[in-house]
Amino acid sequence: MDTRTAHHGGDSPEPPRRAAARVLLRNWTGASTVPSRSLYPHQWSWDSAFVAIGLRHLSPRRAQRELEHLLGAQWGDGRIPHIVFNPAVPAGAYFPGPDFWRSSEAGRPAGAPRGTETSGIVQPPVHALAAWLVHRADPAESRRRGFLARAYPRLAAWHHYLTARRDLGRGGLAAAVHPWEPGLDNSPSWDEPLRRIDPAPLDSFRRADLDHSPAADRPTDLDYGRYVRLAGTYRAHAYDDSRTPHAFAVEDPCFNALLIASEHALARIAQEAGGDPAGHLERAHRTTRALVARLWDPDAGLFLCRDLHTDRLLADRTVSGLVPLIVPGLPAEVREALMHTARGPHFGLGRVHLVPSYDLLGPHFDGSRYWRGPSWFNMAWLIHRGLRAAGRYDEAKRLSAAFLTSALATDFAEYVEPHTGEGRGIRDFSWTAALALDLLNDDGED
Ligand code: 9WN
Repeated sequence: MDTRTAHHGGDSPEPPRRAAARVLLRNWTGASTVPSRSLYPHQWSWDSAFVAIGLRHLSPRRAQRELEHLLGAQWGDGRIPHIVFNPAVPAGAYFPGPDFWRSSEAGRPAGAPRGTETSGIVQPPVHALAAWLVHRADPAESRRRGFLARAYPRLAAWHHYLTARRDLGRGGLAAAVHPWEPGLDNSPSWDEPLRRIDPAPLDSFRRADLDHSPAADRPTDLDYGRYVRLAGTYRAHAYDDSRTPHAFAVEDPCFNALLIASEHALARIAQEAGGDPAGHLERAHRTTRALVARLWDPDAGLFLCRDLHTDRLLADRTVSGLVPLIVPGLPAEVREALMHTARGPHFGLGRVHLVPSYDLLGPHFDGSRYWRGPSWFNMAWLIHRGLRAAGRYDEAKRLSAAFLTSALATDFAEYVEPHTGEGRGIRDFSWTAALALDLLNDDGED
């Protein structure tokens, strides 16, 4: 099909900007954007950050509101929950829902809000980066509304939570305590650490995801049993990181690379909001050194996840290990090796569709199943940023063009099969549309 247009039932192709905007308008609830009307009918943390990055091109004001709604559900200990539940959505539409997490009651000691139900875990910290990009879209309007002045203390508290309470390995990185936290839910990297977890019995819960997406595109029942067990244990310990045994604890490169990129953004935000940027820059540099010291594997040529229970790197190559390309000030030889790995047989940059979530040659590769092979659009957007940061403008341009082709050809799919480019998961997925909009408006300024 024509790669610069999308079809939506009528005879005439729809211009790409309008097609992407239509998805975002349809998924806007009045206060925030759902990732998908069917599969994910609430507000998700890192989804909203990506959505805001796209929305800023349609309405900087709405992009601010997107982030403000999420920040409004922040806990007293600084965590930004991975889901903010919409009370108007019927119970059972998504599992695990508010009746599972019970944040306002079980999370009280950690400062969970009283009037809003949320989950108790977190997702990657893209928010300060998003807030900065949203501000830049219309600085005058942002200043008029005091957007950054209000967001800054909340974003700083969020980073403080991650660096103070989540440094479980005591090496200067933030740890994830549930496979949903790094956002790559069923990544093969989690297979080994998850083997230790006794799954919750299958008849103790009902999955809602299979009502909307083919089972072959989703995590397995066994995965779900373990997700439920881990979340239930966290809840039973009042979501207190110092008391919870955290049977799953890993350091993930993408999560920490985003923390670093956001810490750099926070330095700029501090400057704009009358704060002191120096501490943020210092923390960004310290975390960068820790990332390289703890997760870089020169033999594999990319960053790997560290299992804090064995204190060893997990051997699987995933796209998460390429995302540190976005980190400013990465040692030159590390950046070169990452580029080499991205273009090589494991990820096939330029030869397959976008960037596969998992090693094309890996023993667990499955081109349809969620984070075990399919290419995701947010990862392609991040790698695109990384290519630009590395000065690889031609490759960045080609990836951007491929992104737009795939997004439009698949009606903004959740993910695509890397060899065939066929859409997988659900359609009209918000971050696919939002990041398409961002690339369509790309002026190279950021
Ligand atoms: C659990 C919303 C989220 C994304 C994650 C993606 C998926 C949820 C699920 O959907 O996870 O958080 O129910 O499978 O893996 O990255 O934020 O789009």
